[in-house]
Amino acid sequence: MVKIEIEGSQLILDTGDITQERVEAIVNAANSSLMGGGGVDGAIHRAGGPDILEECKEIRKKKGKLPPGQAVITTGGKLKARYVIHTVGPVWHGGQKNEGEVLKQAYRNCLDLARKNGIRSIAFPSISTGAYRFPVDRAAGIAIDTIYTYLSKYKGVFEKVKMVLYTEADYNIYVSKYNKIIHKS
Ligand code: AR6
Repeated sequence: MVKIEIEGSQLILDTGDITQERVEAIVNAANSSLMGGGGVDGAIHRAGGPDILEECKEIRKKKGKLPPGQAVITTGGKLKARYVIHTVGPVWHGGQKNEGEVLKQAYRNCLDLARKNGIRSIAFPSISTGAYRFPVDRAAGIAIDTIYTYLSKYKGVFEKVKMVLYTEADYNIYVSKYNKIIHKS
């Protein structure tokens, strides 16, 4: 695990299963339908139970599909986390379709939604780097840079922001990006 303090908030990188995190909100890498899916989305709905999907259905009725880069919030159901923030990352199409900017928006909009709901601890999975095929190395740089910039701007708003990586390989990639961005090493 690595941990650093940024203007009164902790930024943590760790391996693990995000459904087991004891934070106020976990982020779901969903799809625009908000009706569930595979990967981390499937794991969150399985562990959290049917209340999450019921709320997603209500959101769909009111707002329609969720565009990539946007975020919405529901209860955490049976999860340890009180809330789930659902976002939709970009599908990787080779990098010519604004994928990087959309990924950055996804992280930023999740942080905005958390902040506006008074949430002080949040955990992210590696958005878009599974089924959506965004290269992990690039995604790691965007995730860390966006979170770092956010915590520097909104000083002390969050107690902690955690990236929960599912594999050791992904964790190592995130740590090496983190060292480059934060320690400039
Ligand atoms: N905890 C933490 N990370 C996880 C977990 C877990 N329990 N399970 C998987 N991951 P993906 P995407 C990692 O495919 O690329 C879904 O079907 C996984 O190893 O879940 O944004 C949605 O419904 C990878 O590093 O999300 C969408 O249709 C990361 O989570 C689509 O996939 C993201 O992989 C979204 O694709």
